[in-house]
Amino acid sequence: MEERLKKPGDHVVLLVGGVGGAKLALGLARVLPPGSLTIIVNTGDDFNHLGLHISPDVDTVMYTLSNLVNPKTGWGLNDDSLHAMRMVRRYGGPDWFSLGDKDLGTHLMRTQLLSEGLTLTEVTGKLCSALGVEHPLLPMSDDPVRTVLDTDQGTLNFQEYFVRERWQPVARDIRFEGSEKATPSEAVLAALEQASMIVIGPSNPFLSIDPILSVPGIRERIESASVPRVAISPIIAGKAVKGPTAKMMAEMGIDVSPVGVIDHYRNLLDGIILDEADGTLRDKIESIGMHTSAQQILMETQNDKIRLAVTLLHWVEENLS
Ligand code: FO1
Repeated sequence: MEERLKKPGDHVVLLVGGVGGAKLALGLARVLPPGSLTIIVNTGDDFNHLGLHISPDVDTVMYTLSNLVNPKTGWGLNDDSLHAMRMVRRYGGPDWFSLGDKDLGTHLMRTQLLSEGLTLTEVTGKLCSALGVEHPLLPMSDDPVRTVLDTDQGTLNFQEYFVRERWQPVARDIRFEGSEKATPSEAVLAALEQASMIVIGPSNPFLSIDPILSVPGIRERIESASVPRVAISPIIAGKAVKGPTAKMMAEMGIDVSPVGVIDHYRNLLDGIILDEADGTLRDKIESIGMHTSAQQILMETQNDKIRLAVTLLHWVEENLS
């Protein structure tokens, strides 16, 4: 495996959202050399807040790969403080979305560089290289695509639903505004073209992966790819590790299990790694022609992340290549 992955053509492309996907990204980044891993990140969560361009999932992956992430939340910077937000609150401003003092530096730089005419991909490259992130981290598009939810409490932008309302409203419809006009960046297209394996991370299928797939050309390229395409289940024993995935699946009448996840990713997958706790589903999933592996997929420690990454690479090499 190690040798094979050092061949120039070998190239893992990982699609992720925020916290859960970032953990797998870290595991893969620790075992794959630069040049062998590209991470495509959801930007449907991006928004303008207090005049700043915030790219939460890009930052979560960037901070995770640079070992700067706050380990308690999985997002934001470690050892950050909230002095600026306290002033915002004092002025009666919107403090429901918490921007740490150090984290503000990232948003200031991103906003400034974008205003100078750099693309989000170029800005992300600059920030990542300053933080020592060696593997390319690509926003899904340089064009604005914004996740909007119609809920039982009205229409909400993603962060209003997710953070302000703590994902309690019932989602009736999810849209990715701007996606029809968006294009994938050249870098995203090149990564998919050169991929030797495409991995969908254990991220929320509806809120993190679907926005990526909504960018014209990305879904089509994955559907027609002739390389192994695999996912890590975001559901373990009927529950999401974090966030609203299980709640949303139940609300949509989807089976809250890896079977429901596979069904959602129809035509996009050749295999799935599910948790040992869902091992009894393997026969059912394999009967529809899908490869499976049952593993401990909960990633709590650094070792868990590396172990899952190595297991994934070996499993694909041995069973799907
Ligand atoms: N998540 C929260 O639950 N509350 C916050 O106040 C919050 C602030 C925040 C600031 C910067 C950033 O990069 C991420 C932040 N997140 C916060 C996480 C973020 O909203 C979500 O994790 C993602 O958008 C979903 O993947």
